[in-house]
Amino acid sequence: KKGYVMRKSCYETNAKRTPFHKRSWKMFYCTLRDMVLYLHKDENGFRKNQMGGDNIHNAIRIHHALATKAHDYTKKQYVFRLQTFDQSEFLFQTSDSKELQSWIDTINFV
Ligand code: I3P
Repeated sequence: KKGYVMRKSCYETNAKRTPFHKRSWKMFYCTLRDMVLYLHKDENGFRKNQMGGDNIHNAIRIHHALATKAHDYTKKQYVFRLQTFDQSEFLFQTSDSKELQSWIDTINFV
């Protein structure tokens, strides 16, 4: 699965609260492959990576991770929470309810 999402980091590894200067929402082109969620700057960055380019991207391991609808987060719509095995936590905003469910199912059932 691939697509544009907005991401906010809430907790870093070991449930350490993400510092203020790193908490803002950012847009990424997100791809899921081999139990890793890759966050590219844009589709171009994704293509470069596929060709073995050394483009910088974030990667989140989703083995033993859990994605759930973020009902408690009311500032934005179509948001899910991703909690990882190493206790980091992210919010992801998708474009609509179908995309929201699709990302959640893809992450939880790969
Ligand atoms: C953050 C930014 C985020 C906000 C976050 C701020 O500040 O405004 O949008 O999260 O609040 O710290 P900055 O732009 O200076 O990085 P919300 O959109 O969820 O409010 P937070 O610290 O309460 O997470």
